[in-house]
Amino acid sequence: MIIVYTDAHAQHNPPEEIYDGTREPYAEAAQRAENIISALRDSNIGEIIEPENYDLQHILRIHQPEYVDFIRNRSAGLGKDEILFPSYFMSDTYAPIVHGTYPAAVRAVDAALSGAEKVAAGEPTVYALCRPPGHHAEHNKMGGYCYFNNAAIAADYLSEQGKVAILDIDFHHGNGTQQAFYERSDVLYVSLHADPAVKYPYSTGFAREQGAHDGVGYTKNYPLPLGTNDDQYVTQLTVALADIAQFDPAYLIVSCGFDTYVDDPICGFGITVPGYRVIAEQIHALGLSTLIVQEGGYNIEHLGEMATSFLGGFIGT
Ligand code: Q9C
Ligand code: ZN
Repeated sequence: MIIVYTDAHAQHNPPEEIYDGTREPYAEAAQRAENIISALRDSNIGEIIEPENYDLQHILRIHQPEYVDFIRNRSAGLGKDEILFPSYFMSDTYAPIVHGTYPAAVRAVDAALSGAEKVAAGEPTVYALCRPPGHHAEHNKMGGYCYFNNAAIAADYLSEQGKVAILDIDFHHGNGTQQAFYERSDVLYVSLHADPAVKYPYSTGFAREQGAHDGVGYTKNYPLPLGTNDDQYVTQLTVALADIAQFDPAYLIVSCGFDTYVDDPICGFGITVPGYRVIAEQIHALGLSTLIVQEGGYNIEHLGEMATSFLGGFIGT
């Protein structure tokens, strides 16, 4: 397995988010990625490479030019200790801009695109340790710790070579990814997530959202109740994987959040460390060329174990 990682993410370091009017410590902390990469280094699960640099055109296929300019200009204009909150381009109060946000977000996209390029060249499984995450980022809105939609940009890139399925197993619905492909039939979006009636992003991810125009039937949402455990999760995953098998894609992208963990501080499912391995084995059994893109996961202490268990399910160690 190839692992794509850069420490450029660390310059995106907001100290806080706003929750219901109160400033709280930022859950999407740099330490998340640092713990994952150090666990993967120790476990020798794959070769770790730096991402290449890619042209901005790839981002502009998914995001509005004014939106990209906004993040670049506002990031550059902020001092080292400044933080920017509400604006037209923000869905919520969970994706502030700091000085290093733009360069970090661009390198997260580069990691996903490098992974996609490797998969297109025949690599069976690549893990892109993207930070900041991406699946909540819409055409011209940041939100939910996301700025550029890493998985959607990689999916669009791979869709030039063949059909792409995206399996989103983050705890939250990937509203941005769904939006990017809602009217397309060449990219299937399938998501398992917490019932949006009770959890972020609240307004999307209901089972009735199934695509529009050419995309009708190519978006599949499987909301699950809070407390969903390993067995219940795998039962629903089996249905999602059957959707993907039927679609018969050339490539699979897994939007992989570890915020389904039993002890996640802000979420509410019951997936265990061994459970991640079972989930990965089921996905691997599809036999597809697979790019895994990191999304959420906030139990910083245990993220390394989750990642090692999950990725181990793809290589049988
Ligand atoms: N202070 C991802 O997992 N809700 N984003 C925060 C707690 C926002 C999650 C409320 C959750 C966004 C990529
Ligand atoms: Zn999430």
